[in-house]
Amino acid sequence: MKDTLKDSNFPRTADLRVYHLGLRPGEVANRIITVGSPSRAETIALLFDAQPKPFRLSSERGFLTITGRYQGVPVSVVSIGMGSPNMDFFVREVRECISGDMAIIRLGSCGGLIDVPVGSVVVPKACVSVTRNVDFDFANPNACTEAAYRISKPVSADATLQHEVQKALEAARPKDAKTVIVGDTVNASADSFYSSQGRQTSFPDHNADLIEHLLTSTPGLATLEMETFHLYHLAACWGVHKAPAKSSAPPLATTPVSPTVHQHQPTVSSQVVETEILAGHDTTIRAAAAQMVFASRTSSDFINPEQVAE
Ligand code: R1P
Repeated sequence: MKDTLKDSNFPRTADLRVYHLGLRPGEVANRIITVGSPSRAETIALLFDAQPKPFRLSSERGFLTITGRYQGVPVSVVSIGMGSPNMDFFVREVRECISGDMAIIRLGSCGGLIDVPVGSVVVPKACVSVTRNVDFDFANPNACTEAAYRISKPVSADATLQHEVQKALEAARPKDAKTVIVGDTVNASADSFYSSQGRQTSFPDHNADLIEHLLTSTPGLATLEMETFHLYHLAACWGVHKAPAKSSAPPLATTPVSPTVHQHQPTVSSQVVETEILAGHDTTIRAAAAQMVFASRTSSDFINPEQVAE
């Protein structure tokens, strides 16, 4: 971003571009699919309507936003990279570019702790977070009484959106597929791909029993990945939020959000998505996720690129 930023509390340019995603109001839709990699975003964007031509912005910090329409309805796909900090940049900065309700679905990959084939898709109803306790004495564990990892309480997905995601996936699944769609599970989001997911590396991570401990302490636990907890957490924290009665920003981009995407929206031309002032109205953030099992932690299988594409 070359333009001068103002306000050290929430840095933005004079034309309201946010610092890390580079977006401004009008460039991101209320309905968002978030993914980890740009190639996945590009694949999803192939499903967008050809007209109006989708908007595309790749930020200096590696976030890619593609905004278009799916069957006439404005949708954005945003690639955010990996980990909770990137999910935090994404949710907070996009929230400042949109007025009105938001619906966010993470389409990600995960490790599977249940006995399903790789390529199966899990729709978590709730998430816990697993964090490395940096106060644990990893070099001298016998001298330490603290646990090496902390497991949080669960936070829930938006039940309606989660149900819609699962229904849509079941409808789209080929009848002869070996893979399955699994709902009503719990996911654990870890702060490392390695230590806090129980993988053994050359570091002294003291995590040999972690997966066993996770499975016994978290009923319904089925998957491990790195972002979904923070998405659910921020959406739950937002609750039903009253926007300021008088907005200091110009009219922002918004379309009404309902979990049903097949609804017609009016056509627009000047901005990527239409504008409407909703200052003073209550807003919600609905969040859900669908995660494909790339690594089976029970069979040690790892998915290949052809299976992912299929
Ligand atoms: C690790 O390989 C990454 O893959 C998973 C994890 O959460 C982590 O981000 O998700 P994505 O495939 O969505 O990036």
